Amino acid sequence: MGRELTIAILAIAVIGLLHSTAAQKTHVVGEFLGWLVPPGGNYTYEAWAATQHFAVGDLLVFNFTDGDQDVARVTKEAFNKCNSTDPIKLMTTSPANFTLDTTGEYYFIGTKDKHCELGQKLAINVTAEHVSPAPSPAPRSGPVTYVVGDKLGWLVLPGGELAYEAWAYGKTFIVGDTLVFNYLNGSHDVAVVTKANYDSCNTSSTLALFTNPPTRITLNSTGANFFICTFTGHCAGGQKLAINVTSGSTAATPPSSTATPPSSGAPPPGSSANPPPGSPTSPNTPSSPTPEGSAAASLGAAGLSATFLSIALALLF
Ligand SMILES: [Cu+2]
Repeated sequence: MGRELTIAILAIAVIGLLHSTAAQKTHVVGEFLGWLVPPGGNYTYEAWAATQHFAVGDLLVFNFTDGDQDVARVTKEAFNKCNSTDPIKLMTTSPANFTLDTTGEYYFIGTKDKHCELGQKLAINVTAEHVSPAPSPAPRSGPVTYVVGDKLGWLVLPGGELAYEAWAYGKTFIVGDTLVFNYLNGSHDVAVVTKANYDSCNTSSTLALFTNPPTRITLNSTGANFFICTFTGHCAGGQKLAINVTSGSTAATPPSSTATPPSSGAPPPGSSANPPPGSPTSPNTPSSPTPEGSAAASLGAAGLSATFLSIALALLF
């Protein structure tokens, strides 16, 4: 899958996700992409649907080009076979609004040419009522070790910056947890940097630099933590990770309420148990979320599902 397509699909999924956190009743299928033969095949609408919660009374809106596209509600069997000969309901005019009036599974396909076979198909499950989309972090019995990027490791991923954002989504980072960066020796490194240097991919000044894989970094302080690769072009290519670390006692609180803006003298996590002289020690007082807060903090607040994460990563690779 091409990089642009991957990014587009992930962006769609992210946007859908953000929208899903509001208690809304209208679902625009595919968001800005609309209803068409999606560039990413079947996964596109699957990923979108994973970001939504469908409840009885909600409205599905299919936006498409009249004549070029249509949408049919079909049975599960017809959905699986892309059989459009006897649809339950066929809608040929955009926007096609479809009210979800009962619980259960709904199946939609495009009936034109090979549109369904090429991925213009949507399956959803409608439940009785809306539930909180807030993620429920898995109960933990102690510190957690996270392998950054999971089996993909630490490198320049095709999804760009979104790749590691997607990886961090929904994860809870608590003081004492460990990050493991796996990478090819001599091909990458791990630098702990300030938010400013993270944002600008400035590699000239690091708080700590690790060059021997695997790099294990224990998170010693609360607040935003920023990691980049200092190899030329790698950070700009998306090899960068921002996470928000909380103290264990506030794990159940949304990240936005405990996010602390990074100070320029923030102690490098893991490099030392003691912060540099003169720098504030791990501000732990709740502060209001700042617009320039890390992506990890602001997006984490949206509440991400494990389903989304797995799909997003599957799409990326
Ligand atoms: Cu690198």
